[in-house]
Amino acid sequence: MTTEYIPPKVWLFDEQNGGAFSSINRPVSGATHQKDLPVGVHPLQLYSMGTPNGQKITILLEELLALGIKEAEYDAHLIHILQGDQFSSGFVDINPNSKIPALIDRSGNTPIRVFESGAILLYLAEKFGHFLPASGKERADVLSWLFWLQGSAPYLGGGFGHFYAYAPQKFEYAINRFTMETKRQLDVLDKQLAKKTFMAGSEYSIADIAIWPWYGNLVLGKLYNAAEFLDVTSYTHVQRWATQIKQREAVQRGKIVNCTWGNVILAERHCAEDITQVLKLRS
Ligand SMILES: N[C@@H](CCC(=O)N[C@@H](CS)C(=O)NCC(=O)O)C(=O)O
Repeated sequence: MTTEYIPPKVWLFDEQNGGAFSSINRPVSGATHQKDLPVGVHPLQLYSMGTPNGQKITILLEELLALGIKEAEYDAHLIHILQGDQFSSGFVDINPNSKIPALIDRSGNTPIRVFESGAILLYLAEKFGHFLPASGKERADVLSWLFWLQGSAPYLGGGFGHFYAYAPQKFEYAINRFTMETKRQLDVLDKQLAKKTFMAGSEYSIADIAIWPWYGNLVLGKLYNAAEFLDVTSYTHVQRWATQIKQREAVQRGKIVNCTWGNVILAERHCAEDITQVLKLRS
């Protein structure tokens, strides 16, 4: 008897398909329920969760605040994606794609909404004039690595991470395919970081801030419990870079925001003290 899957003529949605995210995945977009988003007191309102895509934005905001930029003050509201908050009418209004993170900039006369983490990093870096060179080769290098991350991380998260950690069964073909791609990507990063201190050269930038939450966390053993399987210690240059970035205070602060699991929990951030208190309790 064969267990091979034979696709039907027309695919039909099966709500009980198993896997960690089966209860939230649907083949259609749009809101499932009416609910407005909360609004805090700061110019920037972030709606997010402490996954790698969420960490990118809170790390950048904490880096900007560390530079003394008060206009980067933000409220970080929790959008609990396992409880379906990304499908509320309020969230869908600011991100029709129902994925965290999403940002509303309320500093001007008309609120500006930004979705897609890469677009938010670019928006904030341009708005405040930091972590992105103004022009030329340096800017092109940062943008190239930023877009590299946006195109590559779905193979790590949706491909490798999904089949290695979350799928209802271990499918050898899928795990092999995405492990090979993940290791190829790590090798790309390792070769670049053998030549450069940071992803795009000698300056820390939004390229590092985008890549670290995925590939930095991965080689530091913080993602999918896959460090041994992927032999992450062999990527020595990625290890050096990941450790160096992890030591930045803004990274320590930003990476815990909107985090509802693990040993540091900070569901929402509305002032600097929220983070300071949690870090104090941990130390
Ligand atoms: N390309 C998007 C991806 C965002 C994304 O995949 N977010 C995940 C969490 S890391 C999410 O919100 N998932 C909820 C869902 O799929 O329903 C970005 O970079 O912002």
